[in-house]
Amino acid sequence: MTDHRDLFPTRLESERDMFPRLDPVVHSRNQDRWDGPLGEEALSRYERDGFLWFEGFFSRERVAPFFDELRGMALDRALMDSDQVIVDPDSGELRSVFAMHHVSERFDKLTRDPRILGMVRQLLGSDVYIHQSRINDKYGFKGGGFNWHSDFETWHAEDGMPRMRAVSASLMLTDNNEFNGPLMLIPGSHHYFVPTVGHTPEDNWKASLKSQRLGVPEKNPLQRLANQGGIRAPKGPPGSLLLFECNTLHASNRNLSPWPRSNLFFVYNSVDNLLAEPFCGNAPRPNFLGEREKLEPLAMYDNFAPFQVVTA
Ligand code: 6CS
Ligand code: FE
Repeated sequence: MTDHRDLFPTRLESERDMFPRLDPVVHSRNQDRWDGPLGEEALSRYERDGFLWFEGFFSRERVAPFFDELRGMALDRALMDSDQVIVDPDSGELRSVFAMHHVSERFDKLTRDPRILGMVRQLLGSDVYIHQSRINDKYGFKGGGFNWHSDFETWHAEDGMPRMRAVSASLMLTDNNEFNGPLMLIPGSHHYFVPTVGHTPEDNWKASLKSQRLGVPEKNPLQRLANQGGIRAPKGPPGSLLLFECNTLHASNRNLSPWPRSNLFFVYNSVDNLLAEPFCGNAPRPNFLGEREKLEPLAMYDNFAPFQVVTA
C-alpha cells in the first residue's frame, strides 16, 4: 500500500524548525545487487557531504560537442520559443533549457553512460529513470544567480516526489572557476529537511525558474548549516562531474566574469520513488520539469561506441 502521507511539510504559513532526514543517503547498503564502481571511501564521503566531485571526469574533447550543440540550439527559434526554454529576466539571454535528453540524442546517451549510471544505481539502490534534465547557462557578464535551496524541497512540494531517493549529475561544459558563478554547496545539509515559508501559487514554475523566491530556506537554518558544514564551490575544467544528493542545499552567484559558465544537469530518480500528487496541492507541473510518462528503467549505453554519423 503506497504511503501518501506528507512526511516533509513545507511552503508553510509560518517558520518551522528543520528536522533530520528520514531516508538513507546511500540506498544500496547491505544490498549486493546494486554494487557499483564507488568504493567505501567515496560512499562514506557522499554520505557525509551529500556530493561527490570528479575533476576532469571526461576529457575537454569529449564534452566540446555538447557545448557546440548548445550554441546551435540557441539558433533554433521553435525551441527557443517553447516553455522548456527559460530566458534570463534581466539580460534576455538563455538561462535554462529543460528536457535536454528529449531534445538531443547526444545528451540522452550521456545520461546512460555506464560510468555515471553505475554510480547512480549504487547510490539509489535501484533502477532509475530521468526525472528532469536541464542546461543552466550563465553567459559572461550577464548570467543570473540561483538562491539557496534544496531541489528535493521543490520536487516534493511541486512535483510530488515522495522520498529523498534521487541524485543530480552535473557535467561542466565550460570551465567552472571562482569568478564565473560556480555551484556552491553546503556539506552535510542533506541530513536535514528545512521546511520553507510561503504559499505556492499555481504555475509557480513560470516565475521560479527565472528567479526562485519560494522554497528558499530562512536565514537562521542556512546560517546554522553553513556554520556546521562550511560552503564548498567545486572548480575545474570542462568535463568535470558533480554528483549531488537531491536534498543538499546549493546556490550560485551571478556571473560577473567575461567567461560563460554552462553546466548540464540530469536528475536520476529511483523507480521506487515515482512522483505522486504535488504535496503543495497544486496541479502537476509540466512533464519537462517532473517526468510522469517515460519511467522505464534506464539501460546503459556504451558511449565509447562512435556516434552514428547520419549522412544526409
Ligand atoms: O524547480 C526545479 O525543478 C528547478 N529549480 C531549481 C532552482 N533547481 C532544481 C530545478 O532545476
Ligand atoms: Fe537546484
